[in-house]
Amino acid sequence: MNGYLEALQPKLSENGYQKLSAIASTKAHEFIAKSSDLCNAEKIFICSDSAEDIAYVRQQAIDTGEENILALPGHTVHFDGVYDQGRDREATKYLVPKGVVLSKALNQIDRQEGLAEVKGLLRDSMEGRTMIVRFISLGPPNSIFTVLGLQCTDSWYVAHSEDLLYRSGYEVFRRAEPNREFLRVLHSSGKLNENMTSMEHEKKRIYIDHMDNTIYSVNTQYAGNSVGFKKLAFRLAIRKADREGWLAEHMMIMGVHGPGGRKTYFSGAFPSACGKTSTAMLPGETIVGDDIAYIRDVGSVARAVNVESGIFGIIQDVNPIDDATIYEVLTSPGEIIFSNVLIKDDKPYWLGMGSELPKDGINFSGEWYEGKKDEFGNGIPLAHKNARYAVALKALENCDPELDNPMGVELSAIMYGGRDAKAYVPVQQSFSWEHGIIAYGASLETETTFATIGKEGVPEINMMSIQDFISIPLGQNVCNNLEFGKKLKKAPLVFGVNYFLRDKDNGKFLNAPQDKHVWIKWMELRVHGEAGAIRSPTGYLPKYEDLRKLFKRVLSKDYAEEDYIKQFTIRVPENLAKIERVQRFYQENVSDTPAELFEILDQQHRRLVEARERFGDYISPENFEW
Ligand code: SPV
Ligand code: MN
Repeated sequence: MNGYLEALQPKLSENGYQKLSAIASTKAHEFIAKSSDLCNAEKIFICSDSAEDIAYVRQQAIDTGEENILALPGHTVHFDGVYDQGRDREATKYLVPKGVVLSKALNQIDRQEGLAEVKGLLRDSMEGRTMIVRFISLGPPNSIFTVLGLQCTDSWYVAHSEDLLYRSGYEVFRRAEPNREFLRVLHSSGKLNENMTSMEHEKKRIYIDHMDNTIYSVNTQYAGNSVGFKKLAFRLAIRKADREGWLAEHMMIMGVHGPGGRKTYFSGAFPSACGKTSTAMLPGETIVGDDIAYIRDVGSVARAVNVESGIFGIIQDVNPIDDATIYEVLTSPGEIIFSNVLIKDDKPYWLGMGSELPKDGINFSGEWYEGKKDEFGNGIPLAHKNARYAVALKALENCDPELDNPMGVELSAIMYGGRDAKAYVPVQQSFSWEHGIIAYGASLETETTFATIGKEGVPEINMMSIQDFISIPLGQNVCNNLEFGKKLKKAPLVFGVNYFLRDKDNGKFLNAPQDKHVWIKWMELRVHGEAGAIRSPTGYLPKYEDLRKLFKRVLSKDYAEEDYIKQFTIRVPENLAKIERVQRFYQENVSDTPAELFEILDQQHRRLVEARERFGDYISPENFEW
């Protein structure tokens, strides 16, 4: 018995003590003991992932009032506070030791100062409460991809969510070498009000200490800030991947089904609320993951795993037409935690669900009625736009059978997609790995959305969709991506997609959400050399005839040539302006940008200018068919 175990014993049940003693890692004992001391927890519950322990966590989430039972079996609802409805960029900071410089695009604070502040806020925060300890395996257990995680939290909702979203890790910890590395998360909801939501939102802090592989999160419950293995541990994983030569990415993974029953795996990076989850779960395809992927070079082939085993998905515009697969799951019995939806008669309602919505109920603002306004006189919507559901992937009928393959799946293509109203065409293929990484990945632009707290619709660069999570120098990340593909025997094809292109004249979206399914099927044909393409200045474009056939086959839709031309017209001024924005961003913010980035952007610039000389500002794709 070590000193930490001894110190913990009085707060543990006999059984809890046995469970913890079975783990050999003194570092794990130390983290639990120090967390419990700092937060002054009354008791400690060690979750071993047994059916009994999981059932207890679930029941406690209900008994404490953090979740409430809904009408369908297995459904519960959780509310976050009014100021706690999304990831909080301002409150999330990297702790930077003296003498270390982190890109100025990243929110940061001096490490000593930050530790003193956040520990001050955590001190005694669990008085009279139980601290729950959860062990997690990020990625399938017992694989080269596995990263271990340990979370201490005083929220049963957080512990319950982790059960739906992550693979259990207690057994992995139990069998691990005593010195095995693991990521640590300490979370406390802080003071709770009568609705069981964090009260002191102005004291919300989420600090990332990569020196110690530890995350501190306090005065928040929104899962993106509190479930440490989502975006918080992701930041630590990016650093680990950088050290060890693999990639940790904000990517979905899916199996795309092609002719003759073949299946081809794609991954895709999209900023939050830009279509990543709904792409991953397209009906007729199979889903491996919707949010975070670890990618490794295994025998010169890119292989990927889903870090998670569940979905914390946005529940806005989820309806039987746009998201049939998940709509079915969300309206059937089974274990689901809804958050920040509207509840009426124990049933959940959300924006854009495709059926009639009640005029009153309970939502994140308390009792809600149509026309209700907030303290600033703004209307409060029926449900928050960033309302979410947590569900295990296994609940989806199209969950891919390779989900837990310890070797991951072989990636044949990678796509990057942002929220770009003006420039990029709906789908295009890069000329090479390097061109794709730079012109689509590193140039990914988007508008801010409701998934983070703050103003919506502000355009910004979101490099490879990890701008909010990047924890290494930005240029280094670009280099890591370039190098990763260069070393592969056959690098995945790289595609750029844009679901948000608008008509130049009337501002309307040029595509329906379902059209993405056609783009995916086209990419699949490209991977297998079964569709032609047109070489444009920004990438290879699909041919009208191929898309026409796919629209018919996939969506039973007639695809008019004039729509094709509108969607795939190369808009030279908008594309030049985009390149200039990207160049400026890297020149001003990223001192370690590799020269290759500027070269590839310059080449694209040149191709656009040359094309303009021949064909003018707006170039129909037909012009490039020479
Ligand atoms: C995202 O916002 O990218 C999410 C949800 O996937 S969160 O957990 O908030 O990161
Ligand atoms: Mn995400």
